[in-house]
Amino acid sequence: MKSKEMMGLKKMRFLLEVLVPALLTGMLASMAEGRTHYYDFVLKETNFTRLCKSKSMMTVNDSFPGPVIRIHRGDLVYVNVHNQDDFGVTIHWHGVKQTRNPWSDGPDHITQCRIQPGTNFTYKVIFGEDQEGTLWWHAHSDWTRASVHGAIVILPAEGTTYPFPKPDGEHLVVIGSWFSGDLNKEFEEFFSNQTFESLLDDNAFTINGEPGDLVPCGRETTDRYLVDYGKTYLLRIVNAVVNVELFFAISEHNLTIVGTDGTYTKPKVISYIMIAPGQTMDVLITTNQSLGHYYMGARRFTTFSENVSFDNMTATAILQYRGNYTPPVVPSFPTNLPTFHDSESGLGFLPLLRSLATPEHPVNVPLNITTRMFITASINLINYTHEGTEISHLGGSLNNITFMDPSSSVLLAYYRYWYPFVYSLIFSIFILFL
Ligand SMILES: *[C@@H]1O[C@H](CO)[C@@H](O)[C@H](O)[C@H]1NC(C)=O
Ligand SMILES: *[C@@H]1O[C@H](CO)[C@@H](O)[C@H](O)[C@H]1NC(C)=O
Ligand SMILES: *[C@@H]1O[C@H](CO)[C@@H](O)[C@H](O)[C@H]1NC(C)=O
Ligand SMILES: *[C@@H]1O[C@H](CO)[C@@H](O)[C@H](O)[C@H]1NC(C)=O
Ligand SMILES: *[C@@H]1O[C@H](CO)[C@@H](O)[C@H](O)[C@H]1NC(C)=O
Ligand SMILES: *[C@@H]1O[C@H](CO)[C@@H](O)[C@H](O)[C@H]1NC(C)=O
Ligand SMILES: *[C@@H]1O[C@H](CO)[C@@H](O)[C@H](O)[C@H]1NC(C)=O
Ligand SMILES: *[C@@H]1O[C@H](CO)[C@@H](O)[C@H](O)[C@H]1NC(C)=O
Ligand SMILES: *[C@@H]1O[C@H](CO)[C@@H](O)[C@H](O)[C@H]1NC(C)=O
Ligand SMILES: *[C@@H]1O[C@H](CO)[C@@H](O)[C@H](O)[C@H]1NC(C)=O
Ligand SMILES: *[C@@H]1O[C@H](CO)[C@@H](O)[C@H](O)[C@H]1NC(C)=O
Ligand SMILES: [Cu+2]
Repeated sequence: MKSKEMMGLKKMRFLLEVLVPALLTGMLASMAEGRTHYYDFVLKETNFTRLCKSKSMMTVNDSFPGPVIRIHRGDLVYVNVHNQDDFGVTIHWHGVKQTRNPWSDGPDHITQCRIQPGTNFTYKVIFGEDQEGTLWWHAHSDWTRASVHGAIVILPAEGTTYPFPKPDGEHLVVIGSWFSGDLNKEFEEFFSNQTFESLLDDNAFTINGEPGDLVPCGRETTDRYLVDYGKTYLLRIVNAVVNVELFFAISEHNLTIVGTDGTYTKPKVISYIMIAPGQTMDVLITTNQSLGHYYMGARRFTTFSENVSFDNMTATAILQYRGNYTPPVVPSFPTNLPTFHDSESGLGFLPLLRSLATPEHPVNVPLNITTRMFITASINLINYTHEGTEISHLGGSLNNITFMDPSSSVLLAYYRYWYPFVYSLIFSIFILFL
């Protein structure tokens, strides 16, 4: 009886999974004529020296930040990840819509198992039809994303252009965390100690892998972006730090925000940005100031009490004009960069952004709102009893519901068609039609 049911389900799933997508893909293929790109990522340990200290950490192809994926809108990407490290990981394609393709999106133990040391796994990365601008990728296992991440650049589709004058050049600004210790070990301690006092902190922030002039041993390798006078450049800024909101500004240059998270915005001129972890921002700058060297700076925005100590170092890079002039001894510092506790600048920033919403870049949101939901996200001590023992555990929750590890593998249940017996009835029906 049961096996008959399973056969029925299998046939149904064949129809739904193979035939319907094949028809849909055929239809989509006739709409968009993108190219297909193949990348190889090699995960391995590499030695780096920052803040005068050396350490070994996991990277892709020995680089921090890792390689850039650079495509046009409508293109398809395959990435074969070869794990030559001794730690299993997955890779997540942050912000990529991956429509009907969650099995290739990386959250480990949820949609896939870790890529074990010595093996490889090929990801198919499907961008949304409307995605254009900057996104990023990062490892999604424990805290490996601190050192395993890189930018994704989505240029306008072939034959189309930006919704602003084509920039004369562009530069990636990937802002990362630097931890002098082993982040995975330190987090383990943090979760076993369960005290906020033991919460570890970044030792510095980096711009394109370099903490810059203002930290010990930073000066020689500071990231520099060479520009010509009188031009317009596109900066693609990625906040790849582990858990911290950042302010970013450039001395004596305003920023015109034109996009965020792979979507265009209405142009907004401002002297600084506040960027959340995981977020990207595309900004234009006009290089019309006196020939010279100008610091770009990134520092933390925090709502912690003044009494809590935190990484208060400012990561710097240099915007350097080409031409004949005597270079300054010290580049000028961005006085427009807000300070750590400037809540007005920090909280006031995001509400300034608006979608571009033009016929070429529409925003199709439902306008008829029929249900309003109140959703509370929080992190609290969650208390429960397990086998007679009272346990108090730090955990996240949505409307007071927290994630508990299921007692059977949800992945196996999906792949072996056990889901009617593992998931709830409603969810099983939902999966059947997925
Ligand atoms: C990474 O390194 C491998 C092996 O050296 C190379 O084949 C591959 O092209 C590199 N990938 C990127 C994105 O640079
Ligand atoms: C990294 O540094 C450690 C300690 O200094 C050293 O033992 C190891 O051989 C280095 N690894 C590489 C790949 O250079
Ligand atoms: C990648 O893994 C497959 C098995 O999944 C194996 O057949 C193939 O040889 C591996 N390729 C490389 C380059 O290691
Ligand atoms: C956490 O507790 C361990 C002992 O269980 C101790 O060695 C370690 O120093 C503590 N870590 C922090 C960050 O407090
Ligand atoms: C930046 O924008 C402000 C407000 O629009 C303006 O007052 C200021 O002169 C601009 N600064 C530069 C360097 O262009
Ligand atoms: C520099 O360019 C900005 C943006 O186009 C403009 O607002 C500003 O007035 C210019 N400043 C100078 C000194 O030309
Ligand atoms: C911060 O520390 C000062 C001096 O120790 C103390 O007076 C103040 O109450 C503390 N503030 C908070 C919010 O804990
Ligand atoms: C940064 O933090 C250190 C250590 O907590 C402190 O001594 C220093 O005064 C702080 N600097 C600033 C600019 O807040
Ligand atoms: C909005 O949706 C509701 C429920 O579907 C419908 O009854 C109502 O007519 C809609 N209103 C408009 C203005 O479309
Ligand atoms: C959970 O336990 C902690 C420590 O025992 C306590 O402070 C907290 O109020 C409890 N939370 C709830 C929701 O009961
Ligand atoms: C949250 O859930 C706990 C445990 O189920 C319950 O005791 C508590 O009343 C709930 N709190 C709210 C605000 O619903
Ligand atoms: Cu992410």
